[in-house]
Amino acid sequence: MDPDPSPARRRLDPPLPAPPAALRRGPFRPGAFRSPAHGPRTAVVLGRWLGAALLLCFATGLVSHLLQDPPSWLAGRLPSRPVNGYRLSQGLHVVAGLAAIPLAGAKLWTVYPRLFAWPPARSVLHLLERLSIALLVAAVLLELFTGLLNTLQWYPWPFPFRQTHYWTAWTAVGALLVHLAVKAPEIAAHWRRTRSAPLPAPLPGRPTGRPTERPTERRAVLAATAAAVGAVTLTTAGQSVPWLRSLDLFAPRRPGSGSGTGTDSLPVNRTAAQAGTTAVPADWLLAVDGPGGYRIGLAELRALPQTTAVLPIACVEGWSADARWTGVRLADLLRRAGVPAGSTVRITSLEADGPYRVTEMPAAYADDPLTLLALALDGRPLTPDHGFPARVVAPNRPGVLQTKWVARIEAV
Ligand SMILES: Nc1nc2c(c(=O)[nH]1)N[C@H]1C(S)=C(S)[C@@H](COP(=O)(O)O)O[C@H]1N2
Ligand SMILES: [Mo]
Repeated sequence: MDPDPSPARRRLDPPLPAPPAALRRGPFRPGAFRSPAHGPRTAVVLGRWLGAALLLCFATGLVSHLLQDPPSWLAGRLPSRPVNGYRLSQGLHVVAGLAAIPLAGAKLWTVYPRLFAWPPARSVLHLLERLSIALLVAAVLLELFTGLLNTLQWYPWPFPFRQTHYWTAWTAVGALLVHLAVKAPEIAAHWRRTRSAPLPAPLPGRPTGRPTERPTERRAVLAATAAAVGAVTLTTAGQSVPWLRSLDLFAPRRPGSGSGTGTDSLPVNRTAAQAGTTAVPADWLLAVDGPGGYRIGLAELRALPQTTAVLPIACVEGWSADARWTGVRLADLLRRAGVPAGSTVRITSLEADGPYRVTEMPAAYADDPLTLLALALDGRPLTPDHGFPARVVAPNRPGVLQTKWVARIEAV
């Protein structure tokens, strides 16, 4: 692995006893893994890439979690701008998570020979270190697996996705910090070596400067990993990045191509049929509750002053797309019912049940002039799948909170 370990390294990794003779074959054979691609330099470089992707996932995951389910101290401080804030954050979450899959594969391939180190544990501390890595690997793999399947809306497990994904993320980050602390000397040694590597002396009669290195297996592994990350990113990022739409081969949703289950180019997660809202009664009335509460039908809503706004649906499952919405400002409806500005609002769907039937909307969103009770999408009346007769759209909100088939609006 490392031809000339520094004295510090030698102290950390003293020469190991050989495994018992009966075990000394296959991967336990001395010198079974000679490739420099299994060495610490590759591990550190891949670790840096993977760590960056995972930390980006963690930060954007926290944003998503807090926007969807804010603790009470935060709910009143969430901003309704920038309009595309959540879209950007969740797009990065899914892009980084997908990129982390080949990175994690490469990193595990690089370090798997350590599974056959002998003895399995040199000390209690070493045993704890190895257990923390086992926890880290398990948590990261569980995160990547559940996250990937969530983009496919496929939940073949008995546990709730969101809570599991959230708490496993904290587990992974904790184990990652322990791992980084344990590996700090090795990481520092890598940096020292990279920075102080002397330039080889120029050959006589050749131009001076750094000669081109012979490509090593190490660099081949890094290049192949980078290519895999690039390919995964380019063929899936189109689900949230409009100018990559045409390359979007593998993402499950394709906004803009008309391949959603909806009648137009905005994908649909839960259809009207699934929600049981296909047959909205002709005498549907929206209830707006407040000191001067009232009920109002579709024709009257259409007769009120209309606002048009381009706002994205940014689904937590990874896809996002802009659409042009037309409808009545939510704030106008609330003021008409005597609900003062600054009120938190509860929105209830016609849907009989479902996790997104009821939404609480903090005042910053409810009072935003771009927040609409939308009646039309891209200039046409809403279709049942997009929330006919009326749905909510607000800026900088996760898609799950953009309630469709609205029945009631009230202050809480
Ligand atoms: N009542 C209700 N509203 C809902 C949902 C739902 O299941 N029920 N799904 C939400 C989700 S997850 C998303 S991403 C958006 C999708 O909007 P669209 O189907 O118009 O594209 O609607 C949201 N509104
Ligand atoms: Mo969604």
